[in-house]
Amino acid sequence: MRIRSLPLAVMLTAIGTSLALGGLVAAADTGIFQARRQRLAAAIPEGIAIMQSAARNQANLYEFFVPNSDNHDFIYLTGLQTPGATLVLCPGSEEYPEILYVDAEPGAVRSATGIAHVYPVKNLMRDLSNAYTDYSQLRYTQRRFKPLPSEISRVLYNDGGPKVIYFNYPRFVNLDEPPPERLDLARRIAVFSPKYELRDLADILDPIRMAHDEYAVTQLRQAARISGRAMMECMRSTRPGLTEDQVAALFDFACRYQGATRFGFPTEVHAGPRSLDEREDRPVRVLRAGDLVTIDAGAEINHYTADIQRTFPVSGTFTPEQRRVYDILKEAQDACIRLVRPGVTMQDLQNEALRVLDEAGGYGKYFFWGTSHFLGMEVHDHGNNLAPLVPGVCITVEPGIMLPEFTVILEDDVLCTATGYEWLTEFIPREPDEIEQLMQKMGIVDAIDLE
Ligand SMILES: [Mn+2]
Repeated sequence: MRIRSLPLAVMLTAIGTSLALGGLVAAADTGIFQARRQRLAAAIPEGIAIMQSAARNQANLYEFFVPNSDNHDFIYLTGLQTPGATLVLCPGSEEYPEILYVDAEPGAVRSATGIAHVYPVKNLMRDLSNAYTDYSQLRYTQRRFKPLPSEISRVLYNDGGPKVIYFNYPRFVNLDEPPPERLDLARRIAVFSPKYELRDLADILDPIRMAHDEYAVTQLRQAARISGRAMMECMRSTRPGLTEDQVAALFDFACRYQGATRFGFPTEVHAGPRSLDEREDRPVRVLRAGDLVTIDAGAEINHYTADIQRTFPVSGTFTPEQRRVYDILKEAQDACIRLVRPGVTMQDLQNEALRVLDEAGGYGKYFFWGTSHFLGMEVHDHGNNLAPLVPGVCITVEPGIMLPEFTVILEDDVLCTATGYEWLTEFIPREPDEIEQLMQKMGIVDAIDLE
């Protein structure tokens, strides 16, 4: 998805529904989330981690609002989408390495997550309060009759040194808004004693979360497959006279028909010439023969999203000039995709796209945005944009040429592997001849009898 800014009102209407245990995972999947928690625990050098699920996000002021951003870390580690829950990781403890506080029936959550110690959320403040008593101050009786908080206290005990607590701070900061209620816990911890050292858990979690495990890769492949097939349906159905919104509706329908219930971002269809300073609220356009249309969209599967773009002619046939520019862009995208492997940086990909575009006739100056971003639970996923790619990282490759007359953009999803790359969206037609042939076929629009 491209960089854009939405008015705050639009962002806030997009807040997703959080189901009380609506997101319970199948028991067979618990091992996946357990392995993730163990990976995180192994990376925590000292202290404990407190991770809360979020009722709502802070808005991302740089770009668009993804309703689940702040919850993705919690879902990543538990498989649960449930408000008012807190996961406490206590890596130094054999008895209580994982403790989960939930606003749901603990027994059901225990069997759904495989976490042995699940308690009602009302216990959280009491347990933590007891745990914050310095371990050296605890008497034998207290250790015996309050084993859980005593054990957290023992793990936190640092012989008078700082007691380190990793906390999942909001992913985005908006100083204009009141801080999320859940931050109250961090604030309270901080004011009670200078012994507590609060650190951002994201620093530890991001490198783990961005190198996708096999489960994540499976979801990304499926999201790419469903999105790609929806894109092909849109190619079959597109014709002059449809509106941009109708094409977007077709894409969304085709995804939902295939079982995707959510999207990584709102489907965007753009017909005709475009410019960087175009208003978000411009009137919806009708597709006209001679124009190009670009679809930018991605279905979400089990909280992992695709992000794809194809540009094709409304009439079903590229003009010679459109085809010439399209081929240059395709060559630049090919070069970038072939470059993906461990050690390559985002800047390398940017340089490669600009090099090919420039060598093909100075088209680099018509490419205004970044070639690649991380892809995962977020459409623009969290990660270190300065670090070299590592196996398991998924990125988009989305160069474009924005001319006054028309715009061509292609976007594919590419997984960095140990030896190179896996091109998740390679099956979606990209050759002009292939696209033109597909557009000759019947689409579902042919059967729709609606105004
Ligand atoms: Mn994108």
